[in-house]
Amino acid sequence: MSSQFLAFPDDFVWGAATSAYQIEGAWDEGGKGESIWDRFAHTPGSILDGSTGDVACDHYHRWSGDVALMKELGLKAYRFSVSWPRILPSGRGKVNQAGLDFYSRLVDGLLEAGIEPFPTLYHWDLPQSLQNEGGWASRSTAEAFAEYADIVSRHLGDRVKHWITHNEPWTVTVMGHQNGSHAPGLRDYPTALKVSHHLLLSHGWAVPVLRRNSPGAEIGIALVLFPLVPGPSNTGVLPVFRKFDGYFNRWFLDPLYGRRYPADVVADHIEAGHLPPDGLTFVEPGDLEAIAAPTDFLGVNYYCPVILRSEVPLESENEPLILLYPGPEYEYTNMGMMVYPDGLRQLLNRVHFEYQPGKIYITENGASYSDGPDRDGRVQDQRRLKFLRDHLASAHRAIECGVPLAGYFVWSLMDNFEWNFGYAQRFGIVWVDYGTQQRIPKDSGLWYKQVIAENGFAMPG
Ligand code: IFM
Repeated sequence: MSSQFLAFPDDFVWGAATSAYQIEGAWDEGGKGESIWDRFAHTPGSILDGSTGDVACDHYHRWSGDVALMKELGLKAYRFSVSWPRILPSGRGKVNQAGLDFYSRLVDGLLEAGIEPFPTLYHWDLPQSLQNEGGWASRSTAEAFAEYADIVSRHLGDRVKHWITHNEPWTVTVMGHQNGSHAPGLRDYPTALKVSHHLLLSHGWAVPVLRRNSPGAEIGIALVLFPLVPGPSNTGVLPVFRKFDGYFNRWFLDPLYGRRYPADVVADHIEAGHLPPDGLTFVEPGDLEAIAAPTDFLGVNYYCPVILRSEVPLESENEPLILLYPGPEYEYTNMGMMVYPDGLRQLLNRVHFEYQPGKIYITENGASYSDGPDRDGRVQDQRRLKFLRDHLASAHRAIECGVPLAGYFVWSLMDNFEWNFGYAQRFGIVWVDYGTQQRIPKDSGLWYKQVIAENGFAMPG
């Protein structure tokens, strides 16, 4: 069988990603305040396996060993998130120096190991005290975010050269405020729309702050995006396509790239009663200009497509994920996500040609499979290895089409707390034994190490 070697650009950034609540633990240590995820996970019935992120991977205490592990894997970059309530226990005002010191040590440790830090400022753990004042539904939370961005970047801005403001505003909007499966567990469509605007506004307000405090650094936002694919019977699918593309993708991409909120989606929301007849009443003069602040890169998180079937009624936007077509010809991960590597190429091409971000990083891509250690302690996660290989091959095709793809971050460095699923879903390229906190690189992690070392890989022909 012949094989083709897929070589990546010389300066391609090979990384792995995590987030604070999912790995740090130490939920009430070192002066940290309570977050909405602490509150949510401590509320019985919220998390499928009844677990919490109280300890998670204990990364707060084990960060130095984890950096050594990253170095061993040859990672060039590490994407982590900063826990807002570790820095500002009440969301604004009094700063917790111990929190800043933790991230400062982590950044220094990474740089010493030759690993570029890519911090994300908001990966969902809002200080609970801000939620008590209305959370993201309140404009003052966007102001507090700009203050938080200022404090973090004043302390780390001399060493951090890549900043990500938010992770997946879609997920915060929909899972946190529309269907309630994530913290803060709200189920209110009009609130969710307001939340989406304040998230984007806070991003826009943070961009100049980061530029001021971290001269020369690259700044971006990470969006989860979904390619839409017609299902087997694709007649009449166009209006469905327009609607769901608006709901998942354009609602966030359009305002970020200066096109304002898509008028067709606004009209849909007015018709459905999610917005008043006069539309986006929460958008104030200057907001859209702030949101469209030029950035240096777009972070793309890609997991799965949405398969459209014309027979799904248009009113079903509350359950868009039921649109995943359960065809036997497709593979699914343990979390029920359809495996569709070509979707990554489609998405990257589309974003590049339609929005033209200066650079794109794949800030997350990965799969949940539960394979654990065998008798010899080896984790043979062949399905994840194949998943990563096929998605990287798809990303490579996008580069060949001219997409300015600058890097790839696998989700995730290690198994961790998968939000409402608890520890039942494992996304890591490193196995974590939650009882002993032992880490074992899985076969996919060892394969990734080789890919990084060779700056590419051979695709079986
Ligand atoms: O674990 C999450 C991550 O926090 C955000 N993006 C999707 C991942 C897998 O569900």
